[in-house]
Amino acid sequence: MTVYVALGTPLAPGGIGVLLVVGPAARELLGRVFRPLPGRRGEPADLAGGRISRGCLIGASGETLDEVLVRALDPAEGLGPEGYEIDGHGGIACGRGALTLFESLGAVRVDASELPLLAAPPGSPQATRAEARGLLPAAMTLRAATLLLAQADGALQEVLARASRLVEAGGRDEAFAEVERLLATAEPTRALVHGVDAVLLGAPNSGKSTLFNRLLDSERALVDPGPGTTRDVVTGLAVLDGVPVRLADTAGVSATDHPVEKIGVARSLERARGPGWRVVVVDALAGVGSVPGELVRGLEANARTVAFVNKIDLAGRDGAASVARKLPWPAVEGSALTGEGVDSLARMLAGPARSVDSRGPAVFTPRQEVHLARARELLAAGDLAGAHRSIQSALTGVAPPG
Ligand SMILES: Nc1nc2c(ncn2[C@@H]2O[C@H](COP(=O)(O)OP(=O)(O)O)[C@@H](O)[C@H]2O)c(=O)[nH]1
Ligand SMILES: [Mg+2]
Repeated sequence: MTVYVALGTPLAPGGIGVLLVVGPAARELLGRVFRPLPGRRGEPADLAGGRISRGCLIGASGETLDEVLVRALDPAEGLGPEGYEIDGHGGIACGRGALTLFESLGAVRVDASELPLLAAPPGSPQATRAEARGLLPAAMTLRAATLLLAQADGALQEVLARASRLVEAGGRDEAFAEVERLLATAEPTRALVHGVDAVLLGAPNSGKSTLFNRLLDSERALVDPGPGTTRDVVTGLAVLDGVPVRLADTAGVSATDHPVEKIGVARSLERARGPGWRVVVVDALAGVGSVPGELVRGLEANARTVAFVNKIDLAGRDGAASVARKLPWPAVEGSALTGEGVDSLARMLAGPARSVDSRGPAVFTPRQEVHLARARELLAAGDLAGAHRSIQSALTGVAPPG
């Protein structure tokens, strides 16, 4: 009889805060703390049919915690048969007050993205649709949102159901091909939904901040002809070919005695060890010798490193190409100042996520991926019954027995 409570909006300064209270005893819990304004109907039991009630949330000592609007959720919204949306004034204090109130009544706090799956009846074939709806608020680009909406609409569910029927009918090869096709979508979809990281590294004055701004299409990072302008890691979200890319601009890596610059350099090197792409910006005029040795040594073996040979407008095509040839990483030549070559770099960073069909079926959670990878394995081994269970698990969200 668990009741779940989740914040539908961030716990941050804001104009409205949404709380979702969902589960078989949600009505009873709400009845204990919600007082409709005098003269208005609005006991939770009256709220059927999309009716909205205005009233207050009352704390344990009778104090008013917030003035709110309450609406009963429609089961078609995918959060189960019993639940409420409580719209308060937002902000940190009111939001936390309301949240704590429901927790004190025994409601279990969860992340809003988990709510659809928790509220869906266990074993329901709607699980992937619920998961997609849960992830939708976190979508960073329109293409990611389109993809999740397609899954909320049943794109993945349909193919999983078909694969499941194929296995039942003994069509092992067709089912295998179907599962393979689905699994191929997992990695690019992950990049599209959760974003890609890319850190810009290089010597001072190579043009990292200019490139950062160019990729972000803004003037966020300070650009200066003198070295050492960027001392802390500056981050921003770029949308490259519909793919969210979290960019980090770093302090130039150099041998410096300045205490603040030293910290900046240390942070840059620390970032270089993080996840995602490393983009080493090289000043083509200054040549290969200007690339900090720490970077060459630290990144040589890494497959996710690309060089941007910058300032081609000054060094010329031949000059830039000759620098590129001497680098240990794949390189894109161009100019952060004029924009030449920046599109090629952007395509590289966006990677296979650029070509995901955002209206087609896509595997978009680790859970789905694990079950499908298992199904592929079992199909390859000829275990049709096992494969069927795994596909069903991907479909319904219930772990296979054993
Ligand atoms: N001509 C030319 N100048 C550039 C280019 N990219 C950056 N710069 C200049 O190089 C200087 C250093 O750039 P900045 O982005 O601050 O370098 P950072 O220290 O690596 O962040 C600035 O004067 C920029 O305008 C480029 O492609 N061509
Ligand atoms: Mg800079």
